[in-house]
Amino acid sequence: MKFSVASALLAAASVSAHTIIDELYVNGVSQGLHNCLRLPSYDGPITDVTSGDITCNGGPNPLNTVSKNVCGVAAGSQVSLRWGHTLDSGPNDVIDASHKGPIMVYMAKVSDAVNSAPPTSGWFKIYEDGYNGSQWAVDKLIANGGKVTVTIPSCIPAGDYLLRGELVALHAAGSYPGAQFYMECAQIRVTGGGSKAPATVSLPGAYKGSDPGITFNLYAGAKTYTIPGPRPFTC
Ligand SMILES: *[C@@H]1O[C@H](CO)[C@@H](O)[C@H](O)[C@H]1NC(C)=O
Ligand SMILES: [Cu+2]
Repeated sequence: MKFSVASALLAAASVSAHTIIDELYVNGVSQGLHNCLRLPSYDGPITDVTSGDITCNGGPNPLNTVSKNVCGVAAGSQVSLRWGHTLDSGPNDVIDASHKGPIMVYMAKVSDAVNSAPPTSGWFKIYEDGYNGSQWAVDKLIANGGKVTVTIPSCIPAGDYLLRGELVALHAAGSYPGAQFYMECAQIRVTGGGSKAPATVSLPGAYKGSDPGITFNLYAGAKTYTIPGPRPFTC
């Protein structure tokens, strides 16, 4: 059996360059490393958009670090998700710069943020960032130490939610499966709020392998990019 240096380097790069959400902030205050998060044991991707693992991870990345806590968040306040290369990465170890792609954040109402199974239906997007012609969301994430900050909509009903952060790495997305989906769900309890009911999608369901943002040649020099899924809900 031949074993080339090139394939050895590729294998090393593919295992060393993943990412995982490891910390939640509410209005800039850390909720503690791994707290209020449903975390897999491993920072690898999901690649099958029809799999149940696309909802809140699992499958090849067993969810064996699931917090017993729910973090309180007032509607209208700011929540930051911090991506790190591994479960315990330092601030400057976010993700390999090869892993360019969009970042999205979704929410779904659940009866009990700690104990409810991840729902397939009921997801609404609250944030997305793709490519502006010179920088990808992932480039900005690396420059920002792994943090993305989103506003919890002020008009949604109070109660328990799963908050799902998702990063899609497109370095191998020229054919499907190839795009690498990195997602984790946070357990939050929204206080205040209102009574607006956002339009929702299913996960799995909202994505198809043929979506232009999922089968995408990162190296073709495109100046635009179509982010997968629905457009974000606004109050
Ligand atoms: C893209 O975003 C970056 C970072 O915010 C900014 O510096 C750059 O000017 C933007 N480029 C374009 C073409 O808008
Ligand atoms: Cu990777």
